Amino acid sequence: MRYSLTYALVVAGLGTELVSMPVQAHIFPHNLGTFDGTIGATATDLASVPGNFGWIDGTDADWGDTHKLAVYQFTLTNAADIQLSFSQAVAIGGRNGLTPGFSLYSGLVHDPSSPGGPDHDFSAGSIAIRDTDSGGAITEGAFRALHDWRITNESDPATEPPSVLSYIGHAYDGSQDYGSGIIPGGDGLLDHQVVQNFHLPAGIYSVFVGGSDYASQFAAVKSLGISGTISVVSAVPEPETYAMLLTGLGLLGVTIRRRKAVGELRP
Ligand SMILES: [Ca+2]
Ligand SMILES: [Ca+2]
Repeated sequence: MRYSLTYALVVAGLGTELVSMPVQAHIFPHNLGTFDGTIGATATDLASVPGNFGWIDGTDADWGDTHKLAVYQFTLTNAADIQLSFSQAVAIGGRNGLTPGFSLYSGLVHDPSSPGGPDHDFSAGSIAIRDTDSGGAITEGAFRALHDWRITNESDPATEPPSVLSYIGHAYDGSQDYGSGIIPGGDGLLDHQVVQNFHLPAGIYSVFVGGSDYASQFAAVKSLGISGTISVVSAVPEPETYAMLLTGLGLLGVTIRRRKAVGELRP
């Protein structure tokens, strides 16, 4: 458990300071909007995270805490190739150093206006889910950067099912090796930006973004700004379109063969 030191510090007294801090917001997604596949459509929104390790903290065996991440969501009404870009936003707080990492999922978290309020890692429902999905192991939260995961709010799970995030992919700024080899998914260039393209079917999607510097979990907490952008880089035909295209080509081939056959009969 690489986190035992963190827990020891909290127990030793930092916990008092943490408790006196304002309660961290639960999951309040930044909605980037709805896209129909029109090439060039784009949207940007700013967010912030406390510290520079929230994303990578969710890549390990004891998961991570969504309070250390910012959440974006978007909707595609058609299949499309989209580009996701996250970079440090120095304008927030006047300083930065964020090395962004993100994971993309299909699915949405509860709308904060839902009866049970926004999702958070330590609701009774989320803890029950954690205990089931982790096989009883205590985790740092509900967030999993490289796997499907679930989280919920204060609603009654019998009447309001938990949010389900289905993992699609991830990327992060630079490259990181904490002693067990390079963690896959780094862009290899530490420039406080990470950009990745995805081909996605129509659907609703969530992106969890945070820092990728695991070692900075021991640094003083400071808020780091994030600029998150989605751009539609190409529209992709639906399978039915391909089917129509292939059918058309097939008919064309038949016509050509018939004309050739007719031609061969001519003297
Ligand atoms: Ca962790
Ligand atoms: Ca980079």
